[in-house]
Amino acid sequence: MNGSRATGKSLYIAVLVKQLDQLMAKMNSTVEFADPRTRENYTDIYEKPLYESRGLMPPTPSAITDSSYQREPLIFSLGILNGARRFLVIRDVAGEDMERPPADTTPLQFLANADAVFFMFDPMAVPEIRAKLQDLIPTQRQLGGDPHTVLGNLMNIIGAATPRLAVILSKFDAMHELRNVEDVDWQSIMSNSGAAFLRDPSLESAEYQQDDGELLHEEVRSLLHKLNAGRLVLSLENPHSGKAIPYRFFAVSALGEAPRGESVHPRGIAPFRCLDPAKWVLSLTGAI
Ligand SMILES: Nc1nc2c(ncn2[C@@H]2O[C@H](COP(=O)(O)OP(=O)(O)OP(=O)(O)O)[C@@H](O)[C@H]2O)c(=O)[nH]1
Ligand SMILES: [Mg+2]
Repeated sequence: MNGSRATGKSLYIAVLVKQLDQLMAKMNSTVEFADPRTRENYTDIYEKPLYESRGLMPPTPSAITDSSYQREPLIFSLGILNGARRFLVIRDVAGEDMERPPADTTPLQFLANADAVFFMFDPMAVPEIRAKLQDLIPTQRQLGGDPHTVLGNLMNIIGAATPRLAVILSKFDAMHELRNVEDVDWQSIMSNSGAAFLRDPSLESAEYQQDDGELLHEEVRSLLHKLNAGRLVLSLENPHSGKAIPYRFFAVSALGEAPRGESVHPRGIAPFRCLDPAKWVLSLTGAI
């Protein structure tokens, strides 16, 4: 995982694991904890706050503090898929560490070896969007720093490595709300019933749908430009390091609806397109 503070990384992990279980059921398999530590960490830190207490999670502590739980990877066994035993290893990071990387980046070096890095972009961190939504959804308490800086820090950490990069527009439920604001542009964009970003086919089939993925990629690229994140898009298209990184744009909402204070919406959790980035990597690594 990667991204600024409060972009929705940890909540996404909590929800992704549940969604993966549904995906695996389609493939006649299940998701199991591969070791006791994963069971303990996933249950205590991710699952219970969200699915039992129906609340949110505290910010992930910096990897250089004693309380950091993300130094140990979450390892899930997916069973035998396409003839081989498969494991999915997920590593959370603290947005704090990506905004201001520690002098010794050893705890973050795993990023260079990842099959894919999921880079979260929070639309609620864009002042224009926050202003437009202020009367429609409760304001979010914490806001992260500049995503462009974090992307630069990520590139420094991975050095010469070229892991795939999923650039994910998170909290997409907030983007969906833009169809109700008094702004002709946003209203028409977000009510375009043909748009891939308004439907979620991620659990319709076990395969990654390439056509749907490409369409969504182009749509999210345009949305990022409209969200004043054009520089972020350009720095991926034309990397200053000179090495091209394979990237794809995604849109997800872990919660499906903005939280109310410190609790999830009373209607519950309704994930949107959370599986897409995972299906993309799993298909490229031959697991699905
Ligand atoms: N509307 C909406 N808000 C969300 C969603 N996911 C997360 N949030 C909000 O974003 C806040 C931060 O989410 P986290 O998952 O803890 O963020 P993080 O990226 O892990 O943050 P750090 O651990 O500090 O790096 C939550 O407390 C929610 O208020 C979502 O799907 N929809
Ligand atoms: Mg976190």
